[in-house]
Amino acid sequence: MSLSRLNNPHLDTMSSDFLYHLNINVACSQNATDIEQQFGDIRVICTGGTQKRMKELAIYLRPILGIADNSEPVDLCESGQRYAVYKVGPVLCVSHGVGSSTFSVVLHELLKLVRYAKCEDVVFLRIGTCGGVGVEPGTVIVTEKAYNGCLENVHEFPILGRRVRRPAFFAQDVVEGILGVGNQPKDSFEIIKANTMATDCFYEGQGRIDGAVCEYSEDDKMKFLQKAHDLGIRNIEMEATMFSSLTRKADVKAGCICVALLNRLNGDQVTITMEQKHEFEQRPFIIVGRYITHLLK
Ligand code: R2B
Ligand code: URA
Repeated sequence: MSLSRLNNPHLDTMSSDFLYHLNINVACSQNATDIEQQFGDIRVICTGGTQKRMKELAIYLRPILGIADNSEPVDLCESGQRYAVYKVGPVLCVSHGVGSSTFSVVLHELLKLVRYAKCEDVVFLRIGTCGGVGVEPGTVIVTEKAYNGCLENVHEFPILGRRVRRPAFFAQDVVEGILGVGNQPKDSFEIIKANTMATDCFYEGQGRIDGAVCEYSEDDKMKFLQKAHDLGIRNIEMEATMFSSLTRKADVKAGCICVALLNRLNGDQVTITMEQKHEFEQRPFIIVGRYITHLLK
């Protein structure tokens, strides 16, 4: 069993810490006992783009976790007005918005929360949607290495005026653990492990030609997507580089499980119906449910 230590010596000198976007005030000096009581049992933190999906995940996980409760899940951080947080036994389901910038804000605060609450062996998961690269819509992809929009296997962003590059990959035991329990012959969909490209822009950054601005040709786009495919990239989303690198720096295990809404080799528009999208979005739920059951055994 190991506690989440993180990687910031300044935290040890703070007498209180206001997790501003979650609207949680931690009194570090009093040994954070109230935070420990409320969140100390957390073992898995599931994150995903929207509040609605995270609420649905919380409801989905109840019977799996043996929790008999038909009430409406309560958003514990509603007062923060930014991110929704639902607690189901030892699992938190948290919305993160679109892209690394919104996700990194809540991820820093969640990482600190698990440290203050003295949670043991916490695993962070992202349950998301993505564009597939050469895979059927509906395929579930578990990320191994994450590439940025320049097709480099790093997360790069400015700190103190310098561009910092951090390794971006997920722990092999988490990837194999998810695949090991997630992959079942009875399923009507495929689950694969592959590399993921994470971009800062849904349109130009992902090589779409249907954004408000586009200064390249369809041919340029296809060459870029082919280059990505050659690197073993089978899906494109907007968070995996930041998510893998920040959790790695904080020394916390993480995994990223996304369902492809389309195959980008066939087009740019997401044309599936909302009903189909909803059915596709249940697929990572099934995989995550199995993985959580395995983790908590
Ligand atoms: C996938 O879907 C969102 C964009 O539509 C983004 O959060 C992502 O990574
Ligand atoms: N999310 C993305 O980031 N890209 C897609 O193509 C679909 C979902």
